[in-house]
Amino acid sequence: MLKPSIVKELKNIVGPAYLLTSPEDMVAYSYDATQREVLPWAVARPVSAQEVSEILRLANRELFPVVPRGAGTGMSGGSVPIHNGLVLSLERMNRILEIDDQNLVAVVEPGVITGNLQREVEARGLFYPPDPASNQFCTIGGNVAECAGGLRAVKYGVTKDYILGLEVVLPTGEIIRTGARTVKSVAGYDLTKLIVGSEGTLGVATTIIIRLLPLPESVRTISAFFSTIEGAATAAANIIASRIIPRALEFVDRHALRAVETYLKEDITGGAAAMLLVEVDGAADSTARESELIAEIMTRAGAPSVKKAETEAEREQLWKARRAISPALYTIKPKKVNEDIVVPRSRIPDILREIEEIARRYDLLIVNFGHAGDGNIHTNIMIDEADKPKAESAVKEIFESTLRMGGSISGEHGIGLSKAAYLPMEIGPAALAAMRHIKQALDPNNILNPGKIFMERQEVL
Ligand code: 2HG
Ligand code: ZN
Repeated sequence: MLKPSIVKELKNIVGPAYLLTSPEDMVAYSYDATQREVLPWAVARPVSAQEVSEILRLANRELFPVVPRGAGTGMSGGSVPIHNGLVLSLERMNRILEIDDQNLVAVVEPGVITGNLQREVEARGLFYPPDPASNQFCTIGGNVAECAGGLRAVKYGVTKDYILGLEVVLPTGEIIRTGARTVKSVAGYDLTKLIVGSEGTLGVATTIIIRLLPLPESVRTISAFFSTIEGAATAAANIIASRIIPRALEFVDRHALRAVETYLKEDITGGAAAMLLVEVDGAADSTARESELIAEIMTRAGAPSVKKAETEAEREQLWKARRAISPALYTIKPKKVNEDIVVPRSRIPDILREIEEIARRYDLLIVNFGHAGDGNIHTNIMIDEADKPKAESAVKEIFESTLRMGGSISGEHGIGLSKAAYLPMEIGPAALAAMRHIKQALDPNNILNPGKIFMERQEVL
């Protein structure tokens, strides 16, 4: 519990209305998309970097943990307050401060919903490419903390590729600026890149400078169902081999297809074993040519019918179904162990085969879907409570296979709580020690989001 004197000081900082302590509010800020739940002692909703700074200075004086939080859509437990303490919700800092058409830059606060930023810039003929599946709910601050990837990484990269600079409150309360509003800047270490993806452990981003692109002239979306998973994997590989870089190349297996049908109460797939969803963008004549070629490749790989979205409504319908997969999986089992391994994309058929073999050996239902274009597969082990130990062993084997193929245990969801025990498998002791040193140097009292990334204790599921 926080001492009454601390609660009083926090109320003085953010204003009494923005310091929450009721049991209902604590429940509302206790979880993220991993289904882990730990109640905080209190929730502060600051409105400025200055308030964030004062809160962190107080935390260092009184030694209580502070856990930053965007919209709580994270998939690795980064915003779950495992040591209770104070949740620092950035949701009130939700202004788009500037869209600079001249320099193709936007300046925003962390609580802006990513989908709102996308819409606002698109209305001006500009484009913010990173597109997490949860774009209608997640915040740009959370995306920065986790270096969110999403649906368009295959062509456009991930959040870190679009962050030019930040205003950051360090764990000890100092406010710093990193990067610049320019395309180039090499003044000192790249602290922007260090903070992006640091999962809320090294600082709290309070202003975010974003690089924008011109909005592509045309977008075409093509989908196809396959009667075998190999057919879909072959088509995906052949699309890339044909030197087309689509802006999205998504793959969905049959379990995920059935789950979405149950969830949306629609028969979309006619019982197919796999689906590919591909989108190209660019000049109109080039997207017309590329979508024709993609359709041919899909047909040659065995897709009985290939569908090109003709209207914006049809396109949206396809993406709605794709974005719904993650929540839809709960129609299969009450729990999912959610992984987001990434392998060199040519190894996708190999990793899918190995996962299938692991699933058979452990008698587990494993669902695979995701970003085939960039090698990032969402491997979800669907379990009941009793399956947890089996699932843990299966996860370890999946990670071993992934690393053997030259991949990474997390493409976009982060380490957080759920993969902390496995991080040493990938990066080794010296890199882990270097990361710990950085954390310790910036956060000597271990105030900011403690227990994440470096957790000693094995807590896997
Ligand atoms: C997606 O791509 C998200 O839909 C969530 O990254 C993935 O639930 C998942 O496994
Ligand atoms: Zn994803």
